Amino acid sequence: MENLKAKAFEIRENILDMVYRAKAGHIGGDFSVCDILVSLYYSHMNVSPQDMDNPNRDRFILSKGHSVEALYCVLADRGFFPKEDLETFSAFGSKYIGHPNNKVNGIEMNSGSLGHGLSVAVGMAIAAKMDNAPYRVYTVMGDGELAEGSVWEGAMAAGHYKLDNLTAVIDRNRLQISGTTEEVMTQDSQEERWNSFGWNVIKAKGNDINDLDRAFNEAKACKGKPSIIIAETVKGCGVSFMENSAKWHHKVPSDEEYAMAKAELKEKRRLAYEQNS
Ligand SMILES: Cc1ncc(C[n+]2csc(CCOP(=O)(O)OP(=O)(O)O)c2C)c(N)n1
Ligand SMILES: [Mg+2]
Repeated sequence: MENLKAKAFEIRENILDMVYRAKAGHIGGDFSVCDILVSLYYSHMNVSPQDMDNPNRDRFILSKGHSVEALYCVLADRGFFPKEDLETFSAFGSKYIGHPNNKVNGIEMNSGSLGHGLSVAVGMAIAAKMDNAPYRVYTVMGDGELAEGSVWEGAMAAGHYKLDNLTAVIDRNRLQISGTTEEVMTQDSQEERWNSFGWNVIKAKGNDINDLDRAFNEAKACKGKPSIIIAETVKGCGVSFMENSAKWHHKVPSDEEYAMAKAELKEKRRLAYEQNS
């Protein structure tokens, strides 16, 4: 099997290059969600670049759409479009804009206005049930995003309709745009909250590929309930001076910061290869 831990560091390097080149992007949330996307696109989801018209493909919605750089880098690496396209990110006229849009091969839903992904994912999962279709639906939300009321309408409907073909993930990095989630809108008792809406709650280490693997398998095996994976992550994960710092939510690295970040990610990628060989 491919070394996905090393792959996640390679993807982080690509994200760093993209954000540095474009002078725009949400690097903190990209780095926290990176392993989740790698686990989904390399191990768990039944999707392929040539098969996006297949009605039985699994569906993915990046509800925390501001982390699109991470999604673009994963999709490019999986061959959904040429890697060179990433060089046009955020340039005038490019379709690779700062939030997901479905002009890009592999992207199912335009997102970026927080709070909508879960409800749309619920609709897709209900459609699969009505059609007796085998596909699964996945969505990733930010923890700050949970302050949106529409999330809880989706949560309620998913429990009501017992959507066991739906897996939602919370990127629980404990930060949002302007500070900690606890300062902005308290996030305690997430387990009890989702439980009470009829969900199967799974806790996971969200920057650990092996633990994510376990969590996605548990979600697939659960019958009669939708699953929520509360993935404990670190915002900025992988670059020590970006980790757990709200200012890296939407900050562009300086030349010096870029060089330091690149060196750290390269070294971590090398170590990940070594540990696995
Ligand atoms: C409806 C809506 N309100 C506000 C914003 C602005 N905004 C963009 S990112 C963000 C913080 C999101 O925090 P979180 O969901 O925790 O994401 P992460 O920490 O993973 O980056 C906000 C408030 C938005 N995109 N949509
Ligand atoms: Mg967050």
